[in-house]
Amino acid sequence: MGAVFSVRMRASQESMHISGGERLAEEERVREIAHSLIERALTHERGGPDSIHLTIDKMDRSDIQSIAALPISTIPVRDVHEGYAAAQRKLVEAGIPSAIAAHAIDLLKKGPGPQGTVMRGAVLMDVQTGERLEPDIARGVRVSRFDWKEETLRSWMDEVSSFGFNRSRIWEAIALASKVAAAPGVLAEICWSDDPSYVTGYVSSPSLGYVRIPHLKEKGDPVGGRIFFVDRQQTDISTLIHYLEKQAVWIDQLPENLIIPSPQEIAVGVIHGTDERTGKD
Ligand code: PML
Repeated sequence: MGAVFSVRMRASQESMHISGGERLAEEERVREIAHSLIERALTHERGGPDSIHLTIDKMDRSDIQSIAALPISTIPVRDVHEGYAAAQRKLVEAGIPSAIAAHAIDLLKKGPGPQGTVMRGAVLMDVQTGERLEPDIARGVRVSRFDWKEETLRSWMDEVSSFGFNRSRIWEAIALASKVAAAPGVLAEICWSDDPSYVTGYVSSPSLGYVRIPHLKEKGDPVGGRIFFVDRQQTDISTLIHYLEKQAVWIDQLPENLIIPSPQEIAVGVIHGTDERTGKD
């Protein structure tokens, strides 16, 4: 068996975050994955980068943790107002106090970085006080060193393709959300993209799974990001940051019910969209 490598890309323009990517690659796939991440950096809708960092590190296979993917559901909202209300409701269901959930949604709407900018990493928010816990609030905490096991992703794709979920943006987001949901002391996550044309976001947690919300911003809005809600009684911040940034994780199991249809979803049919990263449906 060959080595496993972590392959990470981040692209920026005048120090502003443009795009990023995180993969774990068996040795024979490192070139192909590095190539696809560079391609992503050079063709991103947020603009051409003036700096691309590609980092490739050999991992110790025995240190890689195994986890299961979160199951997916969709709340079929019609606009951003319904989208924010659904996100708020789901966060409260995941145990986040209502005022803290509202504060987090407002922060993502404004742009969580200094002066309303977007961040390379995520916000860590204290679930009791709403205080930000990441050491550098311009950078945030970047979730790193995670990926699907190739054969697990293949089975997942087979099962979800008829729902239109077999798109890189979705499986990458599910991999990240699954690693975050398995983190010590993280109760839930909310995310929507900073890509101006991609308006679907999600709320996730171990109990909710990965809940897609098709409108969490208006088309053309370049602001987005991720917030992880942290219970400081369950973890210390340095242990959590170490897990998120440094602990390698494979998604090598599927949940029993991969797709959880909501009653509304059954009534209206599943919402399809275009993957803005590949331009394909
Ligand atoms: C991103 O790509 O920046 C986050 C997108 C999250 C939503 C993906 C989806 O489920 O459509």
